[in-house]
Amino acid sequence: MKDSFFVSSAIDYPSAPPHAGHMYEKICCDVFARWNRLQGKKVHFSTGLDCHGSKIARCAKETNKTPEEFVKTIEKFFLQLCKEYNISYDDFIETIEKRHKKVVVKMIKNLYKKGDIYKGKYSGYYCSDCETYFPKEELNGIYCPTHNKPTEFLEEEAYFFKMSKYQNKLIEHIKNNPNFIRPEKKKNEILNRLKKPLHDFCLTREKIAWGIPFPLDKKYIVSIWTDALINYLTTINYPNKKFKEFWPALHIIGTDIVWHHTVIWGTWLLASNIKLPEVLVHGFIISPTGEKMSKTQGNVVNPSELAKKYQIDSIRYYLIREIPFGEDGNFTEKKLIERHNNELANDLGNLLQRIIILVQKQKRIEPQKIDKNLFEKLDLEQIKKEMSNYELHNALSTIWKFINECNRYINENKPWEKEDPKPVLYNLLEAIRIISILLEPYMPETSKKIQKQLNIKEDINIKNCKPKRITYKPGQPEILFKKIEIKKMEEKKQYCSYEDFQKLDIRTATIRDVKDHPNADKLYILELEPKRKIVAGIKEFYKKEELINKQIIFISNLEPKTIKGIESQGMLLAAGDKNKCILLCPDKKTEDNLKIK
Ligand code: ME8
Repeated sequence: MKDSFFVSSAIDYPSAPPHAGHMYEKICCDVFARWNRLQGKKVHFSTGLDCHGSKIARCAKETNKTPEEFVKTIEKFFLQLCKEYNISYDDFIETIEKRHKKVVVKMIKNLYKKGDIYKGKYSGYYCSDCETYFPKEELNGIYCPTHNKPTEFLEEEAYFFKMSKYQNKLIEHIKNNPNFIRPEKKKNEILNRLKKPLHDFCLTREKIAWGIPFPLDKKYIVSIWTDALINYLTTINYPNKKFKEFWPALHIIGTDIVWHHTVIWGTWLLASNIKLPEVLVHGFIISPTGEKMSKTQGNVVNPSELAKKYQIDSIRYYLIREIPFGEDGNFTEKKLIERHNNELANDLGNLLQRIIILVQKQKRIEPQKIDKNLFEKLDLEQIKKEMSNYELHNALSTIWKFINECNRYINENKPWEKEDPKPVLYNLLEAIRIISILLEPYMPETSKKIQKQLNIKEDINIKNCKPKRITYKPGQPEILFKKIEIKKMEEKKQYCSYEDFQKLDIRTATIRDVKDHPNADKLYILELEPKRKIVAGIKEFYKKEELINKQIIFISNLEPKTIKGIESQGMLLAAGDKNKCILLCPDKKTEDNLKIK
């Protein structure tokens, strides 16, 4: 087995401060990095920023800054995120660094020499939010399938990488290497898309000044994805010693960039005769309203605000335990608090506190006979298996089973009633010491705090996860996780104040025309009188002719919102759920635009 491990997160766009998706990805990578260090491996963990591209150039212009200045203003938020969340990266790479430019230039020149780069003409669509070219058939109309925003039609001379030449080799690699793309469903999605012939990959942009100059022709810059993917080689010092020691990497990324990491990057590496990495795909954090959380959608949870409200380890624990790795997950503070209170404060925190308080009465506890029955309940092999299958949530729950066994052990053995409580307490101390090691990848601060109370400083290594002979002199008991009052929060959330409600301007109107939304199957565009346009999701429930001339009730002073490309200037009122929908209408015909009181 390789004794080195290279894990990378995606490098983030510094177009705005980080959101919960960035935080989640870094925490997952951090757990893997720490878990591998715990196995005694040498680890290289890279993360960083993807600094070039048209979007960053645009954001810089809008704020009257140079792109470098703009990137620096945002960089500090990403560095702060890593610090706050205890992300133990070994390298924070930024694509504006000189070391990166060198590798990009080298890679491009090599492929040019090999005859895999040629000049041609690009004509197609470009989304500057994902900095990606799209063939027409992959768009919804002209809308980007990921960002639901109109793409830009581009026609320019460009250099191309002969991606198509490597299509069959890539398909073969995917089929022969089940670990190349995981989970399985992502692998199948990519194999499906590869049934169509691959287009060659456009390597350059012409009219954008912000990027690495294309080494074969200075009129161009290197397109952002070529530049970005190569960061994984820069950080590992390709092609030198460190690269030889650590490559191939485990790339941990979100669902929206699997194609880039498997097809574009895969063919590029095949062409460059470099081993292919493993690509592990995590799910998306969904906002409480059920949408993907992203800067572009404007529905982000701010990790820095969260860090002020909750203990970092509670957030790390909640995200890893709550979301089965690889699946999308909902982020709700209520569930975070529930897990904090039940599992962290009760199961773990109380256990530790009970033990330490009892041990304090003893001054010191020498090694005692080990109770095999207790330690048999710790299934280390199962934890290892789950971690190597990337089931972080299951591994954590297996550790928790042992924590609950310890709770049962203390309740059944009642050391406080015993004349000599030392044997029971020693076994509990050993159990909690082992727990402090096993929890370190998930909750590094908690691991330290437990050890402080045990008055030990353990080497975080799997070898130490079996009972040993130690003389314990306990430290001061401290509350690990303070319970959070859940009731008050709920009460506050459930009610909308009178003042809030009074702000709503609710009115009547008449529907004069109904059109299909060009970019969505379930939406209509309603033209109202008095003149106003509303996008409404009622197409499944009402035919057009049922709606024309109907009077409705709607909120008229909502901020206009663009829904799949069409601005909606209000919201109509309806009752129901996914399967039913009834429009709320005035009980008599009224004059249009009556205010509802
Ligand atoms: O894609 N939940 O940068 P990015 C979970 N620069 N993960 C999420 C998420 C969410 N709601 N939203 C985004 C880029 N992510 C490129 C990467 S790598 C060579 C270049 C994930 O800032 C997303 O899937 O848009 C990606 O893995 C990472 O955050 C950075 O996204």
